[in-house]
Amino acid sequence: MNQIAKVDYGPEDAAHRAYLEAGERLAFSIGNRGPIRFTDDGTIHPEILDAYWRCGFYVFEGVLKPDELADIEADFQNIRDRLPVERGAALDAKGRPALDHGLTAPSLFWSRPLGDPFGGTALAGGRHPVKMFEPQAAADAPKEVVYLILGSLQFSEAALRVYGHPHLLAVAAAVNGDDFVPFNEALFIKEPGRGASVAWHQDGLTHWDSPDWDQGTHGFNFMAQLYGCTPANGVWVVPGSHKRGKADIRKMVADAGTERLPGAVPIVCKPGDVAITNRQAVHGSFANTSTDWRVTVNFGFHRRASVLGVTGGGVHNAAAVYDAERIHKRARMIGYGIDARARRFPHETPYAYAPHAGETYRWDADAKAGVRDYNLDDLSI
Ligand SMILES: O=C(O)CCC(=O)C(=O)O
Repeated sequence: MNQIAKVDYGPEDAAHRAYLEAGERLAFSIGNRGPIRFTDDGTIHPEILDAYWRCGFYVFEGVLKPDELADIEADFQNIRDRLPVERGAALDAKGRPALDHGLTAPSLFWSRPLGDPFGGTALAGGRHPVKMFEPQAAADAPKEVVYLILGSLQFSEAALRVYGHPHLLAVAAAVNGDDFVPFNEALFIKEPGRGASVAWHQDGLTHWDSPDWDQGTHGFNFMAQLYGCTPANGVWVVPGSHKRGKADIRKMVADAGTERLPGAVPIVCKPGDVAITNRQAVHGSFANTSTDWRVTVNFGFHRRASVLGVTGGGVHNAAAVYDAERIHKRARMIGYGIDARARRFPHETPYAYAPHAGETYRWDADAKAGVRDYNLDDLSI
């Protein structure tokens, strides 16, 4: 890993540090963390679900073991190696076709080091209304860094195997029903001293005014941590905000007089912990002025009923009506993830995904060739 010159939060540094410390204390006091636990009949323990629905997020401790983390790290380093030398470049630093070469779907997102590319803009449906403070990066920092990679399962088999994790998929079924369906997958990369902010936002775009709207309508994201995450580089959540409908984030920040929203709590993880975060929760992350890397293997799931027959939000790909055929096609990634995982971790009992009953998915050469640009079919609501 590269050596990064030390940076800080500039004029905000003292206030920011105090906020991080207070947030960390809060994070360990609200009772929403621990290993994935099952009841005797094999269902996810109701205490976990209660805490998730109360807070809008939960930290599953120790889900990914060192061998799996080593696989993810190797893939991550390979991905970094294969990034284009700069935005739009065709080649990587070794002169090879870059990671995103020839792809149609959006894959690589760039930012100025410690910048906030979405906050206060109309991008992504204008859902990040307030720009975060952008600290000054070190003089030797590159012009831009990649902080987000979409369609990540086509770039990393290790991430695909996490996607097929039997206990995480059991959680997905407990939260969204046995017929849960994909949303999208991403890698969030927060380089020390360079990683961009993700301004406060709620993810959902489609159902806020629906008469059937409830606390789970827009699904959730799993956030698996390769190196862990801290208050300085991790995602922060306003607990309970997923239940209260569309938030007026501009007003929340104005009322607080600062982007350091009162009552927000950081997701704090060790390597191998996996958070689940409700997409309706107000959440965001600050520019990473710390010396710690954060790499999140991020993947989301929806209720089938939230997606079927719905016109997608048009944020992650072209707006379209999500019919049963599209959902089925997109859900092949679950079948591939389960099979890829079974090959690498044969001692585990693979997850049986109910919508695939009677079907067989093999993670073989044909499947690998067929997943290029698979995220053109993301189910983005
Ligand atoms: O990882 C981050 O910093 C932001 C994640 C996020 O906003 C999301 O998954 O919706």
